[in-house]
Amino acid sequence: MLYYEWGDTMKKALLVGLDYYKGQKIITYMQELKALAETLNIDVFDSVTQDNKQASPQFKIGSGKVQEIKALIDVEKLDLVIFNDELTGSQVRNLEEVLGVPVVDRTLLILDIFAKRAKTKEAMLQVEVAQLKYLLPRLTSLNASFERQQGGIGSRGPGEKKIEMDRRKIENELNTLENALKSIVTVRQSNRKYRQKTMIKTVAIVGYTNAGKSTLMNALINASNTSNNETKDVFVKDQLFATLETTSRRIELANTKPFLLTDTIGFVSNLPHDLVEAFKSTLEEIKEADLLLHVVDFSNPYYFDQILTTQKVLDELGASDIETLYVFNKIDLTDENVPHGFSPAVKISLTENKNIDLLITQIRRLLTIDDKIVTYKIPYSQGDIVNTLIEHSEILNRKYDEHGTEIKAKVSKILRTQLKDYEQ
Ligand SMILES: Nc1nc2c(ncn2[C@@H]2O[C@H](COP(=O)(O)OP(=O)(O)OP(=O)(O)O)[C@@H](O)[C@H]2O)c(=O)[nH]1
Ligand SMILES: [Mg+2]
Repeated sequence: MLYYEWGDTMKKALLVGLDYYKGQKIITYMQELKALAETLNIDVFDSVTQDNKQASPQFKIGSGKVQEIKALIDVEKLDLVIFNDELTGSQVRNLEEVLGVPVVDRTLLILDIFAKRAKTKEAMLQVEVAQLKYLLPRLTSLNASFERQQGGIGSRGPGEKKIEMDRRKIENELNTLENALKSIVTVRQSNRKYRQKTMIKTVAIVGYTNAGKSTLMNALINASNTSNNETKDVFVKDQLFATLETTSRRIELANTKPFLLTDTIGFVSNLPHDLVEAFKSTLEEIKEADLLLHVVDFSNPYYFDQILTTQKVLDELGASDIETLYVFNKIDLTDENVPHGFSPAVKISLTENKNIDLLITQIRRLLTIDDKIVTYKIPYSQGDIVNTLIEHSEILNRKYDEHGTEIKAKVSKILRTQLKDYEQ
């Protein structure tokens, strides 16, 4: 479901943003908004910002600015206006009335990008839930705008609004979608339980969109000894939100216990709250990881902001306490030094294969960081426990006597908890 039929022909848009920050930050935001618009095949004509002191509740921006924008739209024959700030339904209606072209905000843009990219059933349902939650409080105003457009005014925008705006229908639809999602989530949770039982560790790749997360996933798949058909590469592309689903692969690196590696959705500043909510079940994988690989596009001039944004979303997910390795990627494009405060960290280039060995060494070290040496005494009747230890820990010594097997091993925290009763 798309809010707009964006179509295949290039639409010309004007970007508008309120400047709350007084400095470089608004420029960053507007550039990012441009990149977001471009992923929907929109041609950005220009971007206009205004001091937030001029803001008005009626139009979000000041009414003088609205007139200025109106003139620009007429002269340049622009098709739509995209706001960096979230708009209320009545602001959209008021703006559309004056400007005569459709007006969307950053949230809606992101939701439509997600809607276009979603491929799995789950991702589609999640996006739809987020879209409907965005629309509900805005229904009345947006309907008014919609009817006016149907009447022919301002209809040279990016096509028809596709959504049927009936509150009851939307509420029912939301219910159905959320139920459908619940059943998908139950299946995933039982998969996860199974994993916990097998005690395989999990590593999640996180980071800002387009940082190179999926490329990293592929690099580790290629470095892995896993020889089954699970090793298929994941999708990599130079665009925002190339990945919209989480993918997991079993990775076996030399001298390391096998672990499960998960590639996740990239983050972006002002990621709509409803979207984070809707994707929470997908992002749960992050929360339960033993290690996070926080991938940073080190060549991006705004990488620092991007790290902070990613940390903020991780915080929201309850994942900020997880052991994290910062992976400063794309060093083929930059000579920067890793800033203070990000440790442990590695600097790598995935496309030029630089320092991948260092990365793997760090992953190996961090995955075993809370391992401890413990001696267990295991009765012969409990052979399965010996097998578990062999599979999931590093055996240092093994002795046998009339009571059972004595095993000295380097053992993970989770396994230590399970085998507490057998400790010597
Ligand atoms: N120059 C350079 N480009 C890289 C490097 N690593 C990845 N890229 C490129 O960066 C782009 C994005 O890579 P992805 O792996 O799709 O990024 P992602 O983080 O998964 O992005 P999303 O899934 O969209 O959030 C691709 O064009 C990659 O080829 C690198 O080390 N150097
Ligand atoms: Mg990706």
